[in-house]
This record gives sequence, C-alpha cells and structure tokens, in this order.
Amino acid sequence: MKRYSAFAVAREALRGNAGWQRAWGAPEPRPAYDVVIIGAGGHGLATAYYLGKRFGITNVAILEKGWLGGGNTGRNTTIIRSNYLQDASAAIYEKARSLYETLSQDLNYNIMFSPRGVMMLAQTHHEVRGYQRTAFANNLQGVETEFIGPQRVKELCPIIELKGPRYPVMGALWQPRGGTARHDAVAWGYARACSDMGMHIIQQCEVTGVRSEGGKVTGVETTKGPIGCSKLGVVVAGHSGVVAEMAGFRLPIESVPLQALVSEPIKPCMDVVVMANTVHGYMSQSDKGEMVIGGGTDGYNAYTQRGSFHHLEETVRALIETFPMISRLKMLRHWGGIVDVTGDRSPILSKTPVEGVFINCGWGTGGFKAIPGSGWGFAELMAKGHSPLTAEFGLDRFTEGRFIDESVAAGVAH
Ligand code: FAD
Ligand code: PYC
Repeated sequence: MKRYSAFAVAREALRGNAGWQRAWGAPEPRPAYDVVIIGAGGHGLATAYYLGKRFGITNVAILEKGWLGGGNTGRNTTIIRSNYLQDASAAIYEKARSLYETLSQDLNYNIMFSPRGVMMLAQTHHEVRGYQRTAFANNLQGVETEFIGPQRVKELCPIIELKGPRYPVMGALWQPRGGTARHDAVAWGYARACSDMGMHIIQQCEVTGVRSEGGKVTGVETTKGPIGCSKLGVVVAGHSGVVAEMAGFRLPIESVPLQALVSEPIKPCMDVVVMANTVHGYMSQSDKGEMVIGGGTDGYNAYTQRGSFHHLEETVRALIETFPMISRLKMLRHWGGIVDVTGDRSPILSKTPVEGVFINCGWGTGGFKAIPGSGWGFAELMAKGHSPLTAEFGLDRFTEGRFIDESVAAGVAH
C-alpha cells in the first residue's frame, strides 16, 4: 500500500487524483482462516490489526453484516478520556489514550486526534467528593487528572453558566490530555492497515450461526456461506447477546439505545469537551463547527438504531441550563446506536465456555475511547490465551463477585 504523505497529496493534485489506491479490498471469503473476527467496528478492526502487528497472525477475516464502522464506532460522540476509578480500568483506558496520541503516525492515517481536554462537571456535593476521589486514584495510577474549582471551569469554558437554575457548577474533574478523534477515521485507518497486511474484511456478510465440535469452535455460518476457523473473536457490541446465543452461552448484558445529535455549524466557541452528568448532557464542538451533543441511554432494551424523543428533550433542556447561549441553535440531525451494558459498567474481554471463542463486549456508552487499548489486549488474549490488560475483565468476575464498578466514571446516565 502506498503511503499517505504531503508529497503524495501534492503529486496526486498534479495528476488528477488518478493514482490513489483503494483503501481496503473487497475479497470473496476463503473456505477457512486461522482467526475470524465478527464485527468490523473499531474494536474488531483494532484486534485484527494488533494480531498482525504484534503477533504476526495475518490469516484473518473480519466479517461485517453491514458496512465497516457503521455500528457504534461511526455513531458515537468521539470523547476520549481515561479518568476511571479502578486500577484495571485505568490501565486499559490509559493504554488506549496513549496509543491514540500516536495512532495517526502508526496507521499512516489521520485520525484527527485532538487532545483538547475533557471536564466532567461536579454539580452536587456527592459529585465533588466522588471526582476528588477519582483524581486521587488517577494520580496513583499515573493518569493525569485534577479536580478544579468553578473559576477554572469558567476560564477553560467561558460559555458555561456556573449558577444554573437547578444545580450550580461546584468544580470539575479535568483531564487535559483527554479529547476527541474522528470516529470513522479510526475505523478506516485500522481497516486500511489490516487490508495492507493481507487480511480479508468482508462486508455485507452476516454471521448467522457458530459451528463447534466437542466444545471447540470450528467456524461460522454466514450469509456468504460457511467459513472455518480455529479461533473466533466476537466483537459485535449491541448484538453480543445474539451472537453468544448462536454459540450456546449467555451473557450478563443488556442492549439499549443511546442517541446523539448535532447542531448547525457555528463559529468556534468551545475548545474543550464538557460532560454534565447530574443534569444528563454533554457537549463539544466539531472541527466543522457543529455542537456535538448527547445524553443518557433510553430506559428500555431495544435493537433499534434510534432513540426516544423525550430523551432528546431532556438532553437539550439539560444543556440549555448549562450553556444558555445555545438555546436558539437549530439541530441538524440525530441518530442512535445500540450499546451493550453490563451490571458493573465495565467491559468483558474473555474466553468463553466454547474453546476458541473469545468475546469482547460490554463497552456500553464508552468504548470509543478504548478502541486501541482493547484491540491491543484482546489480540494478546486471542494469540497467547492471556493478557495482563484484560485479565480482570473475564466473564468469571460475574460468578466470583469481583465487579469492577465504574458506574460513576461511565459518565453517561444509565
Ligand atoms: P460497533 O462499532 O458497534 O461494531 C460492531 C459491529 O458488529 C457492527 O458494525 C455490527 O454491524 C457488527 N455485527 C453485529 N452483529 C453481527 C453479525 N451477526 N455478523 C456480522 N457483523 C455483525 N464511547 C466513547 O468512548 N466516547 C463517546 O463519546 C461515545 N459516545 C457515544 C455516543 C453514542 C450515540 C453511542 C451509540 C455510543 C457512544 N460511545 C462512546 C460508545 C462507543 O461508540 C462504543 O462503545 C464503541 O463504538 C463500540 O465499538 P465496537 O467496535 O465494539 O462496536
Ligand atoms: O464515555 O466519555 C464517555 C462518553 C461520552 C459520551 C458518551 N460516552
């Protein structure tokens, strides 16, 4: 694959852009691969990439029922932070954040990482104590965060109203190296690099069954025919329960809609990301100028990629009290995704009861930020059977009662 560079842009500008190559191939499936990954979202693609890059495993197919990046990876609001409470979480989210810093260079693909800083507002005494505790924990974990007072909040984000009608802003948990990245570019960058290593990304190929013999996986049934494999990674976010059922086991997980919306583009007015979890809203400004907005999950299980209208109203109300200057903005579009939520709001990266089947799911409302770290650790788990990064996130924690409670750090009401 030819490298992208300023020189390549200049060269192609002079010859009518005729020399660009396809970013990834469109192969027909082979009868079998060493590894099959179900789901070409960020986590599935990153897993495949690190299988190749770190372990030299490239006889890999990534099967996607729709188009790559068309699930939650292409629907999220792109917030990246690693300010979680528990050590196991801080390790994997901080690994991801640090990989994001150099991902554009690593993939030779501009993912537009923007470490503009993320703040989570504290609007009750309880939240002040909670976020101070997180800041202390983060300092011990080597994650750079601090608890800041209201005046600093206002300096960093002048459009905030500190004395809201319901809850005052009492401070914030501030992560200066948190930020955003372009979500599609993360999927596209990994896809291009996987394709370059000879892996097959097969779109419009839905997995409809999992084959096993003597408790060991042998392949999958798909809408493009059966495909054999000796290792299978299930990385399908909101459909994890459905695919697990095909393989014959159950997951402690629920699928719920989460939606987001963007406004018309306006001049730059906000160069940090703000999450206001007590009132249930968060906002950042995209490079195009749109205000990117989201709130909590819907309160019922569903598989529709849209959300309920009353939730939008609640989110917009919350943001207008936090940022009164947006009250006259027009909203351009809204959309939803299906997120997979566990009881302790932490992911599952695990072996399963079927030998050779590995599951990566439960990222819920917050898995975009984790994509590189998750792929790094899950690839190691699939290649070697163990990874220090994923060890705490096994399915066995639900039977052993070793929960990794991140309900506060999740940041999104659900
Ligand atoms: P996905 O990107 O959903 O990929 C799974 C893929 O599996 C899909 O493409 C799907 O089509 C495919 N698939 C499913 N079933 C099958 C099958 N049977 N056969 C073949 N393919 C199948 N996280 C953050 O960190 N920050 C945020 O700001 C943020 N905001 C969010 C806002 C919204 C509105 C939503 C919906 C989510 C948000 N998230 C956020 C969460 C984040 O988007 C997800 O955790 C993450 O994208 C999950 O990635 P994934 O690769 O696991 O799943
Ligand atoms: O996990 O930071 C997050 C997040 C923000 C919006 C949705 N998820």
